[in-house]
Amino acid sequence: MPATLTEKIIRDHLVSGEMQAHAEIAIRIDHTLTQDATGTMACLQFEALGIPRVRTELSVSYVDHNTLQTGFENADDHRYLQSVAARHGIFFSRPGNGICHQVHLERFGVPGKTLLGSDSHTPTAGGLGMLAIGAGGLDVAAAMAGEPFFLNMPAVIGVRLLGELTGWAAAKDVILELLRRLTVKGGVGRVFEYFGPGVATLSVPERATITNMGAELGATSSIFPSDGRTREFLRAQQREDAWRALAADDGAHYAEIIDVDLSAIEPLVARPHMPDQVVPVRELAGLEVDQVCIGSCTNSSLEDLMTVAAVLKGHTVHERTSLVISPGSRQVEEMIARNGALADLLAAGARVLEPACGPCIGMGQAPPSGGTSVRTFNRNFRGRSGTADAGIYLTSPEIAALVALHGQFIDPAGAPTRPTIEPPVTFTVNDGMIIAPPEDGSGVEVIRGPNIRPIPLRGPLPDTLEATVLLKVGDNITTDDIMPAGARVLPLRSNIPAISEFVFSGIDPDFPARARQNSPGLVLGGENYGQGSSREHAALAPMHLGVQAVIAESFARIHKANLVNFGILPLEIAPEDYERLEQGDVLRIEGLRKALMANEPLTATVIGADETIPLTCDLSDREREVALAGGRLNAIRRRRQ
Ligand code: MIC
Ligand code: SF4
Repeated sequence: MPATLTEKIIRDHLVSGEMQAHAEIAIRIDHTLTQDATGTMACLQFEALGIPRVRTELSVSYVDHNTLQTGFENADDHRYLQSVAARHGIFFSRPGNGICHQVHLERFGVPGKTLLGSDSHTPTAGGLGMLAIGAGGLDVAAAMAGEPFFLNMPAVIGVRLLGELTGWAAAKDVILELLRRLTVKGGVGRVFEYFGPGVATLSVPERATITNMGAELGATSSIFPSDGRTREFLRAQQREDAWRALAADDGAHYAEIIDVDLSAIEPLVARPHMPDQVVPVRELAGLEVDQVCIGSCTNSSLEDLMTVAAVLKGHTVHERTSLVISPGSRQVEEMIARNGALADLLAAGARVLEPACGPCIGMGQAPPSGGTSVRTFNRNFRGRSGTADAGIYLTSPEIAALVALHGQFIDPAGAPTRPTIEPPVTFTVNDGMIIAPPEDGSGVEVIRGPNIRPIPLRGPLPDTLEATVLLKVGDNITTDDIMPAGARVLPLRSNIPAISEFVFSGIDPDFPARARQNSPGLVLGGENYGQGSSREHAALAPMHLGVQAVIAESFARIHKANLVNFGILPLEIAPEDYERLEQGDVLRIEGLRKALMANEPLTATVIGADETIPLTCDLSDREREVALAGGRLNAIRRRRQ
């Protein structure tokens, strides 16, 4: 049977299950990546599994999120991560070496391999033909221990690229166009596989921009074939031996085919406060802008920054606008420093930051009150920038550079010709900031500072659950809503008791106190609950506050897995029943364990009102076992006893 590229890679890595859409399968993981904001938990969990050395082909621990170091916490975490990496056979990419996804693409990615990362933008490596998936830290820790990764077999959607980008249109606009058509829920349960004649017109970094932001569709992953362009990129990275040709078989069957004519795409922008609020840039002409930020794992490649430098060269950033640039990696930064593009950026007035996530995750550079910020990033959720009432617009680096020069959006049709940047024939390769683990790390001491606190665990699921609806929220609630990030909160990622004080703080600052007073509690949500990040803190911290279940119309993939992993039951409710429940209602579910074991529907009684609410728990057999045990660590330990 002819197969899609996604199916071929899954088939090569299949450990159990049938490759039928939506059925649970398990796959072997070749590479893992962790980053410091989720990696401290992942490493604590890996340590708790008691395995001396990682069992993957390659595991890399990156430090890129928590680099502000306003107190001892970040630096303590870095030291812990470095020592734990050396002890357990993990490569360590030091702070300042770059954003995990950009560095993995440059230095480690291999076409045809699987990559599991504790970050939702892990599919960036799909630009190289890897099957790269984001997951919670615990699932990544389990993969590091040699356990397979469980997922529902995705439906493979073919995106046929035709023609070629023209004028000021960029790779970013391809994914913005898909977000415009499909919305932030449009990719749930799907892999987007790109094919067709337009593929060869895109370089690997351009492809990576597209696969990166497939995360905003809610997709399981996105992938490009591995072709001559992939080979050129790997050769330029002095890694040509990692290359092999990979593509779907002729006649492969896609669950659906979406046609995108690259030549018809115009420059686009996502307006506040969701990545799918996409309109043409020209419609915003005249809108004044306070800040422009260029960088993030979506758009911080050498080509991106060279394009920006070429647009800015010889001009000065508009006096109304602050321009901030964070290169994606030290390789990019070193190369623009050597070839003069950095000087052009500085001369134009750019404020250049270290290669890290920086403003993308609210680590500095919050915009002014009520401000307008144009960013080349992937998420514009309300408050994520650090300024609650700022409006964030997402666009390509070339458009961001034009905006910085004009202090406002302009119609790009009136701008001079877009500069063309050829991908380099060779990249400057210097892996000095990547520390390989010793052959035998058993003698390495793991250093823990006071900010490294143990992971809280929950006991088995009770048979009767009586719990209060602590909060009712609407559709598309993000993990940034549930567990905010930013400069104040991110340093507490390895300290669950402390970080729990910020759960839902942007929506309802009284939530933690109310949760503690009314434990056990429930959260009630609408559709696509938990979209966005892979941060398992959005499950761990509510769990610490006594949340026992989340009832929602539907869930985002990674967050649902995280809830189960930490013993919070994800329960589904019909829209009409969602309407009937309010904050403060107390629900009682009896015979929970038996119903879950038998995979039967559940009924909740609303205490004090003569009402019952039907609920479903859509989990695989394995997930039900994990839920009954009160979480995956309990379940793995039980299995190993
Ligand atoms: C994000 O972009 O929200 C993050 C920060 O990279 C997260 C991971 C985290 O919360 O640490 C993600 O995308 O998974
Ligand atoms: Fe970092 Fe932003 Fe990318 Fe998340 S989306 S990994 S915070 S650059």
